[in-house]
Amino acid sequence: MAAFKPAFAFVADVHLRPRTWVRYPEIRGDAFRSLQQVCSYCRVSQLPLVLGGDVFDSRRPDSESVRVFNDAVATCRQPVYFVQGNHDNVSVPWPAVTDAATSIHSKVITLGDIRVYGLDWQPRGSLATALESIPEGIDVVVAHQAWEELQGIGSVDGSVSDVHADVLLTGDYHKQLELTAVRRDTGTPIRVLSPGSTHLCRLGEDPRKYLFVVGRQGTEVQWQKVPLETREYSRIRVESAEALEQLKDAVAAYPPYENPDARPVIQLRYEASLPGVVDYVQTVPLQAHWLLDAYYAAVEVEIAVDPAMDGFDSLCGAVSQMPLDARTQDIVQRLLQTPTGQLAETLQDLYTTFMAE
Ligand SMILES: [Mn+2]
Repeated sequence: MAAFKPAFAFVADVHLRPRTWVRYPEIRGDAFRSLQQVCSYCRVSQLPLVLGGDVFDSRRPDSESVRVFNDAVATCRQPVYFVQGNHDNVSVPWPAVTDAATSIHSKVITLGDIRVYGLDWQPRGSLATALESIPEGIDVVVAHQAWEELQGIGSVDGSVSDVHADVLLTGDYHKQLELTAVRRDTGTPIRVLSPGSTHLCRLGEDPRKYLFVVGRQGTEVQWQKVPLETREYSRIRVESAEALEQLKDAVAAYPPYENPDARPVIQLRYEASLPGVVDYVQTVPLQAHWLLDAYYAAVEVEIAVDPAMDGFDSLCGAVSQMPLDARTQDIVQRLLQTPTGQLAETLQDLYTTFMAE
């Protein structure tokens, strides 16, 4: 087999901000540490870095994040390129504000012998036109969109099949994923790499994070996965009062984590009606960061339909006539349209969205 020739490092969704969790302000620096690792890797391996959007968490990032970005990129001593994501998309991009990094939006660059074309995040209505303007002969497109082939359901921006290249490297989907689709223009395969985010950004994300080295193997563009060291993470499920007591015993026997920067995250998934969990976590002796993650084991929904209402032919139709605010209406409709066996998943989804907002 031909040897793998690295051309550049790639990550996406760095989401630079001092604190990831609004509810847990004591968890600090996770986004920074991941970017710093990526930049040291690039320095040691002498590889340019390509960032696939959402470098900053916000269109108006805080000064500390901008400072950390500039310092980290300077340690690379390698060129750094980027596209913007939906979170950090502005007309004068932040990563380039001090010339620390170079935008590759609508540009072709050659790294190794790989021709790379960049595309900033596009609103759904503009994506098709932007994809049509990808020049001929591009090996790799770097973008940041919600793609139909990756997400399957929910609101998506477009289809991977419309990308005119052999490989698509995409941010946005915080999950690490690789798949192959078929190009609509040529009928040939297009391979997609979603590197995932570089640190745990949401409950439910896979805590294992990576950077990717993209290069050439023979004639093919290939990549290799390099694990990032992220905050230690574990998930504990507490379903009963007995399980809570066992957890307390286990924790009492464990030495405390002193260094706040190194404290692990423990996601405590518990039945929402179980008493004492929140109180316990507030007084727990173990100096870990506890993320509370309630779930609902059983749900009963009662909806009263006024027989005087007319003009509906289904329960959803009836509910749509009820004077509910838009948000409640949306939640009730989603629950009504969920098959009985999948209610727990929909609830978890609603909860995750609620927490993220
Ligand atoms: Mn993102």
